[in-house]
Amino acid sequence: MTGGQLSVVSCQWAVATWYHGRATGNERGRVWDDRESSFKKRDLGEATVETLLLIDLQNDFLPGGALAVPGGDQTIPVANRLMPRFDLVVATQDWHPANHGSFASQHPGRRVGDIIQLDGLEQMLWPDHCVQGTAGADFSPDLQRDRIRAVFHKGTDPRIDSYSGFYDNSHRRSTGLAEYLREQGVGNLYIMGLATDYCVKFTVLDAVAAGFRVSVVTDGCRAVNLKEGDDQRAFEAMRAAGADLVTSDKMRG
Ligand code: VGL
Ligand code: ZN
Repeated sequence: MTGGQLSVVSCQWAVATWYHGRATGNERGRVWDDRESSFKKRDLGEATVETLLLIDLQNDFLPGGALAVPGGDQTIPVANRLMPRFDLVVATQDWHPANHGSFASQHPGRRVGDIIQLDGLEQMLWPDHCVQGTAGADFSPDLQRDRIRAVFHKGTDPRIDSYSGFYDNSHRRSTGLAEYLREQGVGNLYIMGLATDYCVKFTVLDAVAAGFRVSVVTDGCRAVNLKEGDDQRAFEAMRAAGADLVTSDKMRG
């Protein structure tokens, strides 16, 4: 740390304000952390760990899987090519109990693609997929998984879905991913995986909101595309939120 200054100010409400490193006023490094109820002002220039975050590269999202994403298998070689270039590789897994409320099978009379109210939130109904411990929930056998340092599970609560790797869809419960990435000193965060229009999109939006410098590796993503153009609209939403869109061939190394 250069010119490091660390001060902790706390009061009876246990709210702490701390400055980490040089106080350059980097607004993108200013984040509100719900879990710790603290306001942190960090200089992301001090955080240098180049990190690749792989979203849901699981069998059920690949051709032949329960919720197959068209061309989903084409993301695996991109992940394998990129992983050795990064200091840290982290992955998410969609990890549902067998009775998950996002499954059409749990709602008699409803069909895949219907939209229902689930615990007060709009929920698209999906085929049963990524059930904890099943082959469908496992990473693709072609993925070089030994390069993955940490795996975060989402969608484990039967009453609520979780498209983002950071929070459930109502932003009530954190998966611990943001806290982990901060502890690791993550600088640039590159995100890719499945599916562009659901889990990649919501993970990227939360990552930007958490103050990370985010790039989306577009050729490492594939979309469900229930409506034509959902993929392009998703990329545009990520870009508008502050993420860079990059392709793997333009990345260094
Ligand atoms: C996903 C739908 C349902 C995803 C997960 O990984 O994008 N999509 N569950
Ligand atoms: Zn799911």
